[in-house]
Amino acid sequence: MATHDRIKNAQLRSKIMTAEDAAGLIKSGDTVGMSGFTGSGYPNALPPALADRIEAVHAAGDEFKINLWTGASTGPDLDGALAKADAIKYRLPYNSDPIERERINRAEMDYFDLHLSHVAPMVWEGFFGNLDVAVIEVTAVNEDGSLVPATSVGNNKTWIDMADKVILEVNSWHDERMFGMHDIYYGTALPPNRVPIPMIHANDRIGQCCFRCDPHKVVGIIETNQPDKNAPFPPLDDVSLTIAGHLMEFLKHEVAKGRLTNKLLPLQSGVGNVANAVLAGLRDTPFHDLMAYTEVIQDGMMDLIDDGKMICASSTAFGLSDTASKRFRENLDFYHDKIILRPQEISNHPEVIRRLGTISMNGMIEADIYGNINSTHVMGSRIMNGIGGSGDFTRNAYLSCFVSPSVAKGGDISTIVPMVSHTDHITQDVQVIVTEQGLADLRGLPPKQRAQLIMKNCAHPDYRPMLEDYYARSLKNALGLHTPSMPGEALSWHQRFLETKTMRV
Ligand code: 0RQ
Repeated sequence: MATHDRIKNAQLRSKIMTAEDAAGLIKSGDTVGMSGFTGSGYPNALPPALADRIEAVHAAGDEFKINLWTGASTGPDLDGALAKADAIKYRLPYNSDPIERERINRAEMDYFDLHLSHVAPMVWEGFFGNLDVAVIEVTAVNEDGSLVPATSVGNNKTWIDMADKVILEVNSWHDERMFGMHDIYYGTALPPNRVPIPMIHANDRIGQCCFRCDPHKVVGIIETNQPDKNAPFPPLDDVSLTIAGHLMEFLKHEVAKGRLTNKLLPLQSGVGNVANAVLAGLRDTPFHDLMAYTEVIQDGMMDLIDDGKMICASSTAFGLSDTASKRFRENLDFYHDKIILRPQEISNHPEVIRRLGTISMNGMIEADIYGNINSTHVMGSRIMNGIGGSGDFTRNAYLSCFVSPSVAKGGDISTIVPMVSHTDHITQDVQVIVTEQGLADLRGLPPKQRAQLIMKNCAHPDYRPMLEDYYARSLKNALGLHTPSMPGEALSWHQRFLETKTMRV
């Protein structure tokens, strides 16, 4: 169906305009809430047009910047284009674009990364101020003005509700057969009026198929036909496969102990290559009838659905390579009742995650010998991406696991260190750490036993003696022997890397 025919509301059809004209409706200083969560469902026509306009304004010597809110990361046409144009003053809640990462780390823009489930409620509270414009990609506009979501839901419901003005991008690349795959829950409220989220199983539907939208707020509609843009996953390497193998053995052990069944519990898998490999590891196991309660559906999860291993995946977005995306579109009728996309305050809701009892598996930058995790900052100061949903899941999961190679940058960095250079997840929230060296099950272990297990099972052999030496001297020199450490030396590995480009002595 042509894009034009997808706008079934006559009043709204009269608002079709070019991306350039729509970009002209945004003013310097505006706070703009855009759709997008990974490379899926983000507006791809207005942001480049806005970036061009802002570059022209800058070239004329004038100021023009916006505050940008989204669901999570987006793609090169949104974060990339606006960051290149130096168009962003303040960004929340998550970024993985390399140009923007550089600007943030050079202090050329402000970035507030926060738990993804917290974003919408904090906006409802009014904490972040007024939302001037929402720019939302959708699949279609219904006759009554309601909107059929696209391949990510993220914070779109909130942006549409809260913004003064709404601009829509109707992207005819999205398959209209997706209608009915979304579950938009409108029962949330602020305290003291909150009620329980009525979700008992990961595959429960508790909301409606479409976004409500007051047609009077819509000031422009852009017609597009552009694919989602997610980076392809590199082939699975030995390190990732070994990590996945350790985790699979552990899950089988938990089944043998009677703490899980072969259906496991709803799985959450983080972004990145290692997380994707872990999902691949599930293919060749006795586990069956699996469900996912997660925030991004990556290729590995589609494979599990194809195999018949996974019966349902609940998420807020797809993060598929082009090949997996093609497969999804070709077999959409097969996937239709197996995938549910929800607003991110629900896909990542602590109450629901705790009730369902998810198994969460996320990547990390580094862990320390006591089990604290740094997910975000290289050498304590340089932001990589952001905490994303890892905190929402880690604290509330039934089993919270972190996966990573034991070394980075060709072996010059140990990902197991005496003390993390930045803390995202505290030791009390972290139950399992896995590297290609092995797995440390930290449940119930006090700090010194944690340290011994992490050093023995997870550290790379090149760094293990150094860690053991630090730990042994801490036992002699620390002020207290509950969590023995030597503050003056604890971050010396990072300092050494900064000075010599390696953590090795
Ligand atoms: O750098 O890209 O230059 O090669 O970090 O590392 O090992 O490929 O791992 O892709 O799984 O990403 C923590 C970043 C891991 C990710 C992080 C360097 C390494 C490489 C990537 P290069 P790997 P992954 C829900 C969950 C936070 C958000 C989250 C992340 C690059 O998992 O962003 O969990 N997590 N969300 O070389 C210096 C170290 C390093 C290091 C790795 N110790 N020091 N560099 N790297 N360890 C999903 C959402 O929220 C949307």
